[in-house]
Amino acid sequence: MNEETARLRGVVAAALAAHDKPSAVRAAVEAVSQGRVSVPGLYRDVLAPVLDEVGAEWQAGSRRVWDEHLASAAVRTIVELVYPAVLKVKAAVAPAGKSVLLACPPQEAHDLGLRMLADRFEMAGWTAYFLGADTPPEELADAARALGVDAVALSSSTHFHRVGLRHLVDGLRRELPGVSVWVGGPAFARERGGWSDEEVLDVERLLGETAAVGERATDGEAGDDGTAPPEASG
Ligand code: B12
Repeated sequence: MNEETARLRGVVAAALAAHDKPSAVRAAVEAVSQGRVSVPGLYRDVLAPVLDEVGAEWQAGSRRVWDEHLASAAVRTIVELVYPAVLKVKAAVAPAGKSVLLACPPQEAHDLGLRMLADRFEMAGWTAYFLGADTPPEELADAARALGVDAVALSSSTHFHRVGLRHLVDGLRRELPGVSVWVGGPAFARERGGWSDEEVLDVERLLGETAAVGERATDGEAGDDGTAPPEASG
């Protein structure tokens, strides 16, 4: 994370703590539109850690539920407002010729992370169709068929949704032969018991070099930690 990104993180966190949505949104959107911070950098190093902190404070009892809702609503506004920057990167990379449908399974409300992931697919040249939270299984299968997607990516944050998700994934596999069905999100962060490596998507490996190019195209931030872009998975 470079200095500018670290500074932005402090500004956004302070604005959200003060319930000052306009300041948080202005700071984040201007940083991206002026090329000071890339969209992946904004998501990974600013918005995700700020939301993490909000969640930890809620869990510790120092933040109320409405306060968490307020913060995540402001973050959603930021994500939607930087979409033109996502499209700019997409226009500069070679089309991947692939499409992905992104959705949360039934009863799963956490769709912000998946929304950010949809942008990462776009920036890697994919066509991304984002359905959002709490999607009925039959609608998912219907959408996948109607849109002719190559893959379905499902996100789960809450551990208690993993059993339902197992049934959902097995059902989609039966109904959608030839379509990859992937899962991911915080529910899989600590352990993957019962899930194969092909199911729990490693998005860095999948998007590989293309994603890193998208990051550089925005502001030259990629590689500022001295690392090479991740290898493409082929
Ligand atoms: C914002 C938030 C909410 C918002 C959601 C807003 C929205 N529309 O998304 C609201 C207020 C609705 C909410 C509700 C609840 N929440 Co909540 N929430 C959070 C919070 C603070 C941030 C989540 C977030 O957006 N993170 C930022 C994003 C960018 O990160 P991410 O989701 O991890 O996604 C990234 C990666 O995981 C990955 N990824 C995500 N999906 C996928 C999918 C694939 C295929 C791949 C490859 C990658 C991938 O890509 C993303 C970008 O890098 C977390 C705290 C935390 N530590 O995460 C709690 C948290 C997730 N919530 C929690 C809980 C308990 C709840 C509630 C049950 C609370 C309640 N009692 O009402 C409800 C559940 C509602 C439901 N039925 O689902 C717990 C979950 C505990 C658990 N593991 O089971 C957490 C961890 C808080 C905590 N510390 O306990 N929440």
